[in-house]
Amino acid sequence: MSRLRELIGKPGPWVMAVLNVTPDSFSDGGHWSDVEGAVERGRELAEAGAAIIDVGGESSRPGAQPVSTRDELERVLPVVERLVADGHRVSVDTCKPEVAKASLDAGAVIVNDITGLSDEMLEVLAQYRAIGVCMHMQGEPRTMQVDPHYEDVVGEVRDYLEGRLRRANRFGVEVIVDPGIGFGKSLEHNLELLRRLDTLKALGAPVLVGVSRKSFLGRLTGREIEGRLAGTLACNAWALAAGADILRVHDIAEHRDLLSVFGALSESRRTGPRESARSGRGLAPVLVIEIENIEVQAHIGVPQSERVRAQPVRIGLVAEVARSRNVEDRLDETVDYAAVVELVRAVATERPRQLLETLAQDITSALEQRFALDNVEVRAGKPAIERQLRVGRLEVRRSSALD
Ligand code: HH2
Repeated sequence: MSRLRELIGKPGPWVMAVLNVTPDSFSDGGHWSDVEGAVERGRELAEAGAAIIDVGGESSRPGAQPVSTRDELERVLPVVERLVADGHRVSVDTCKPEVAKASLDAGAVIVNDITGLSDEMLEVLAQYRAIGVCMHMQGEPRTMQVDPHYEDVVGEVRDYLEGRLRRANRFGVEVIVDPGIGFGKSLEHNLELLRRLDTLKALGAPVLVGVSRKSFLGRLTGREIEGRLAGTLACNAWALAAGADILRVHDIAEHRDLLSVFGALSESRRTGPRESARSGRGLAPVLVIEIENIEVQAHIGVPQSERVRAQPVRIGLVAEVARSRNVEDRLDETVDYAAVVELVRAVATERPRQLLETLAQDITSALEQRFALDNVEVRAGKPAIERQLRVGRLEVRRSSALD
């Protein structure tokens, strides 16, 4: 099970509520700029059905002016603290590692970074085992809407997010990707990204979409900010159908209804074949990948000496790749096996560990996060132990099949 799913405690898709503690945000700016008001609003948003409350202290609307670290901390920290104390799941919308760190210290679990998660931010996230939202933006908020330009907007956004995902993997950080609707994008760029959201979904990470009340909806409908709810819902219904996992929105109750109806309609498509195949009732064939004996040199063992000196470790895995009657003869119907092996090796060697159990668990999470795999089972063994105990095979298995 991914850490995100574990944190939220129920299957997606989920609603993330926007809570801007700013004087100048494009939609709710100035509404909740005192702590009491913001906390009260946060409670309402959670009550209305938001799985995550995204607290922000710096507007990113086109033309917005930057805010100092001190001011941003003063705005968000008391609100994060109070909402966490109430038991709500909080994400902090910031691109400053200092603000992220203080918020994570206060109990936030996600950092939503519109600047794409710098290495410094990834270090903070790794330290707290927190999840990062990595968003694409062309340019910076002050000037991003001045003539944005792409040769191939979908390809460029995908390549950027894929690069950041790889980087985050090296830090062992779980990432949610976001095309950054309205961030250095024209109306046509936004529409093209939404039309081809499946391309981002194929990266294997959860996908977040933030379209709520944005100006491109105003361009399409001729409506001012307060009149853009219907446009937002239409857009988010489309995004859900394309596989979006998180909708970042201002209007929670309406989106909770959207999710209920969407969930009922898509039940058999999302879970039907998989569940029924498992229970033996369904007919959808399952495609399984099995890789044995991936050999790595890893720093692993309870004695310190084993964590200092690398030794051979043997890793194997089995996972469900697809559930469909007919798989087209295309790579995007399955996974790139070389990339799977590369990821296993990268995770196995990224840091010293005491236990094979932890290694198997880390590899399982990384595989589930990076690729569209289900029922992942990872096995890890150390030939040195087998020799020492004079046994044929000793392996630790981590399975997500019963998650
Ligand atoms: N959009 C906004 C802010 N943060 N984060 C992610 N991940 N994705 C988005 O699309 C996104 C975001 C802009 O909306 P809002 O927070 O309502 O306004 P402002 O930036 O003016 O505070």
